[in-house]
Amino acid sequence: MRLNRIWGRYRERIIVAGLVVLVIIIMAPPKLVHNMVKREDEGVVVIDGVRKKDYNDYKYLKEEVLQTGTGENGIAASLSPGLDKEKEALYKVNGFNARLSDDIALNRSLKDIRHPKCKKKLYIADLPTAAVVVPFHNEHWSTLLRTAFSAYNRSPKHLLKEIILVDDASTKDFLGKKLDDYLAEHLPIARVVRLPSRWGLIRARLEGAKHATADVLIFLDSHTECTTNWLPPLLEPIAMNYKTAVCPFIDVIDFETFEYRAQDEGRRGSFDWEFYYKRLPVLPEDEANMPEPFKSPVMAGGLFAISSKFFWELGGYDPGLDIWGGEQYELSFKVWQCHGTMVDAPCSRIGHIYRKFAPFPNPRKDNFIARNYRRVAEVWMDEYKKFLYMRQPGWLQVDTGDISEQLAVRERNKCKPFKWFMDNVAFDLVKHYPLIEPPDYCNGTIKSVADPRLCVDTEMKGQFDRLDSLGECGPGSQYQFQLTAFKDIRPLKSHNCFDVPDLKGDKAPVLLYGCHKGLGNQMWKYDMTNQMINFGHHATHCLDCSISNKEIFVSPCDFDSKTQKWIWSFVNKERLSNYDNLDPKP
Ligand SMILES: *[C@@H]1O[C@H](CO)[C@@H](O)[C@H](O)[C@H]1NC(C)=O
Ligand SMILES: *[C@@H]1O[C@H](CO)[C@@H](O)[C@H](O)[C@H]1NC(C)=O
Ligand SMILES: [Mn+2]
Repeated sequence: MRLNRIWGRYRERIIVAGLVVLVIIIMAPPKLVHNMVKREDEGVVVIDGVRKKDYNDYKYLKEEVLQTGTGENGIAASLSPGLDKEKEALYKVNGFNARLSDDIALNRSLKDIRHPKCKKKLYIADLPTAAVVVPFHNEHWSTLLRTAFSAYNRSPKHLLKEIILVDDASTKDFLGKKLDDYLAEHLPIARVVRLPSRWGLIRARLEGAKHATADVLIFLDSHTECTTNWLPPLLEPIAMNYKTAVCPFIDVIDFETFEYRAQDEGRRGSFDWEFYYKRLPVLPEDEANMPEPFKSPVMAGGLFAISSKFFWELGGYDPGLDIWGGEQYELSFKVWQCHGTMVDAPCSRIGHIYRKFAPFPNPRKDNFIARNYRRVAEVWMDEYKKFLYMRQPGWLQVDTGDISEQLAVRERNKCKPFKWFMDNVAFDLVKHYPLIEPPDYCNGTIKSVADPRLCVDTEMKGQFDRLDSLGECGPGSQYQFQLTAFKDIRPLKSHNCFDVPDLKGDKAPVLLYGCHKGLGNQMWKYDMTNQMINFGHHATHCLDCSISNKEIFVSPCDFDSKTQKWIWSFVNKERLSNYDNLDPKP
């Protein structure tokens, strides 16, 4: 036949040509095959030489959207007024609306608020296995179980090896045998490890980690909800480098309505020099790269993943840290200084109930938090610890206890100095939280010119509180304020600032709200010449008052109005005259 004849005549040439083509394909420079996607079986594809796959459980996603009921899809819910009594009783012991939680399905659906690119993202096909560790002390039944069910239901089953609930000496009856029996019947992947007495959050996590047999430890708080495909994004960076700790985005589950909503779309974790947890903006290159994981100096603390191998190389947590406090700094400093990396993974989102109030009494008689902070500072922070002690000299009176084990961890792992961490990881921290507080523009009392017997008065009210009163001037701390170098006004040494959320109307209320150093609606200036306190970037509005009912508010600036004129007891004239040239600038 014809083909046979062609083959007969050109056989050698065909074979040679075939070989040449084969050699070209094999020898092709990597660039040519760079984006070549090769299909394998079971939905695995090879991208850039790495086997990746789609971990979405489409069957579950389909079922879940059909669910109806209270709080489904993460929508805000409420209780009928008839349940007020039950509601109050459970609120008191939990600090959130636990009665409402009981009306919401343990496997309720949640809206998908991830970055759109997360939905179709592929992850490494061979991920390590995970153990979920959840310490709890007197957690409410349905919130504890929803934590476990949401983690299990939304995980690829072959990756989640175990769920370990660590009972830190709970006293609620149902957290005993009833919980064991329930889990054995409905969620056998979960088991409870019980501590003999109150060990605190940190040692409870350590104990849970000791019981875990999976490759990766994932610590969760006991009132959380894991959302769609939360697990692979936490595991992948660890699969690529085992010395990586990975944090999810932490969303908000409303303490009253159980609504599920975003906290924000990502910040880098940080701290100030009194060890308050703070956040720094993401870097422009991180923003451009979203939703890929980005580096973060400090974890928020409650929710993160770390390989068991790296965790134990670092000595776990310092077991000398009592109850809670400072542990997120300890582990974060250790990860970075001891040759690891910490990232936030935007495609993994987990909701957390931030309580309305803490319902538990202090479990210790001494200042365990100060001792924890000192242990962290003494072991890891080198010469930088003095910036903490400068602000909290009392901490120096607290005995650290034995820290030789921790110093040995640092030595054994040849960990880097704290200065390396500050220069390379938290390089923008001091811009936002200076080592030494720059001088105030003004401070002391703020006296009204309209009636010099009256001063701005606050009794250090908490967040959201309105700053609404003038009082008879006096020496008390409620009359002491500062116009700080960050251009905010706050009660002396407070972390709450004068905040005007809404300028509408001619008497806008002034609130005391957590200082955010973002300028915006917390920016103030003192006009020495006119004795006026200007609000905002454009200084169109001024601090004003009513002498008759002793109210304070903000209204459009009026140079002739006496009620808008104020006298600070101390004015740093030199700094103030340079105000517009000094950072931070709007
Ligand atoms: C949620 O739980 C209910 C009751 O156990 C069950 O009928 C339903 O199928 C579950 N939903 C999903 C999506 O698994
Ligand atoms: C007021 O500010 C000045 C610096 O401008 C500072 O030296 C002084 O200590 C401050 N006073 C108080 C009570 O903080
Ligand atoms: Mn919590």
